[in-house]
Amino acid sequence: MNSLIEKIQLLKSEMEKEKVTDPPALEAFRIKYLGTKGLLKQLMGEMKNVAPENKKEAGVLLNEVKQFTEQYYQKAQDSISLNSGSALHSTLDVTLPGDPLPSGGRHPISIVQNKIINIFQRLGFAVAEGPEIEDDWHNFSALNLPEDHPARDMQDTFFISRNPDWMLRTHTSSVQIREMEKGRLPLRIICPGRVFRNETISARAHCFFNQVEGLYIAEQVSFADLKQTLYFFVKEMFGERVQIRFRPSYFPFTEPSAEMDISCLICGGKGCNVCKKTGWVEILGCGMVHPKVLENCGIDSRKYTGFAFGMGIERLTMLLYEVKDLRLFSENDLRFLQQFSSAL
Ligand code: 2NL
Repeated sequence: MNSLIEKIQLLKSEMEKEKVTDPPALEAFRIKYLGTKGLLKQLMGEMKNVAPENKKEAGVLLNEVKQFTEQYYQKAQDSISLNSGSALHSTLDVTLPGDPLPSGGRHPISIVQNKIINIFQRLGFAVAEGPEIEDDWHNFSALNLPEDHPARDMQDTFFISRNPDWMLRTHTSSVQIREMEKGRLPLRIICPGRVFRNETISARAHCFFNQVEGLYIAEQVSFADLKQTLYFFVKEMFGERVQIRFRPSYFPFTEPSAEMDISCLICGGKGCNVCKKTGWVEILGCGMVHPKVLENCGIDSRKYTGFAFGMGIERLTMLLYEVKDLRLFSENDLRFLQQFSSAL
């Protein structure tokens, strides 16, 4: 039987003949010689059988060959990575920071909508939602819109061809009608949501846009409550220095009705393109809920009164951020969307 010393020398010469030129061969080499069940481990196990007088020599030699094998393995590994040119072995620097994943942000319409909701919630308004496909009653008739009102025209409203009684809602008033019909009074709600109008798309008009409507029904609600509520809203939304004014107006569902302007945010009232040199910009319509609308929803109009208002979110957002074209809101161009950020 060969002595351990001879076996070690044999292993060394055999190992030096190995051709390790690719990653699989390298791994096979490691398993064969350096692995936990490899040849070097086996020879180490045989150390206990060596005669005492040969132990030292065998031990030193085995250690040398082990180190030699490890160096041999290391050199083979280095030359494989150099020659292969593959990204995995040569050019990959695992200490480099990774490619950043761009994080998304809120859509400007959502930012402004959330801001509006937040302000009215602090006044005790609850958020109410409803369907985007409505019937004639909730979108038109209950709101006291006469049969010949232009909004009812095919030109202005998207009807559902399957059923002439169905349409895409043209305002979120329909949600408020549904809430009034539930009969839980007093009622204090805001209704944000998408609405649809059959308009030719341009920089100033789109066939869908977003609205927030508000409604407060209780005993003895007055126009003064309406004005003070909207005054608080404007100061929270645009800052203490903004001024407001009301102009008389007309809506079939409110009486009296008004439109509210704020002093121009861009020029501060001096006159610019945004306010068309008037110093004022219209931001919403409002009024006292028409008694007929209350009665249509089963509410006693001698006992209850209420106010309502409605505003377009795109319009407000364009004013706040000086966006010049309405179409930007629905194109989802990242260069546009990345310019907005908010905590809300
Ligand atoms: C505008 C004007 C307005 C309302 C909406 C309303 C809702 C019910 C009853 C009475 Cl259920 N009124 N909403 C009232 C006045 C004006 O919106 O220019 N919106 C963009």
